Amino acid sequence: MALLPILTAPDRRLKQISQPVEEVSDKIVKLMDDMVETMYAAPGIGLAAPQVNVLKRVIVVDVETYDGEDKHDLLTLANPEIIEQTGEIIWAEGCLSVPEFTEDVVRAEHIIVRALDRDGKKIEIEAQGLLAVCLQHEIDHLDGKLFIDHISRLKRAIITQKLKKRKKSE
Ligand code: GNR
Ligand code: NI
Repeated sequence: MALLPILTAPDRRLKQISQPVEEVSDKIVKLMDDMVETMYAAPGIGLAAPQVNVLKRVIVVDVETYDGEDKHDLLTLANPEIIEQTGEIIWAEGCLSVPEFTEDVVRAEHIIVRALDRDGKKIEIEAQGLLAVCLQHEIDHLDGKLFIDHISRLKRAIITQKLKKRKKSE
């Protein structure tokens, strides 16, 4: 396993559309495992392949269940697609590629996602609340979108400006 460097905005590589995975090969499984390690180390509740500079439709998510047990709920998915969405939920989102900013984003409250799992098996996941938010956030990354693309143009401009300044001073 390996920790992968995470790209931060503004970066044109975060705006590209990622390509579908043809099959969940050993190489893709290794990518998934490295992404899981990178997500937990960050720490984050999700990570999409383009954030680690791989333009493939692969995401990992673990929003951690709240039942007191340290029961992790890890999803490792290739080619995730939203096949149903209903309702509306507002969540203050953050992103490892937009460090230290959070803004309210409106998304579907309840979704069904179709994907391939780590074994290459077709699965469907029903999600609501934070899991639904996180899955939509990760699938957005695969289409070159960040949460700041869902907020007002003014707020996005302010955040982008601050991110640029921060990059320059690094
Ligand atoms: O760690 C993360 N937290 C988070 C909080 C609210 C909504 C979405 C997220 S995803 C983010 C990790 C990340 O950037 N994934 O792409
Ligand atoms: Ni993100």
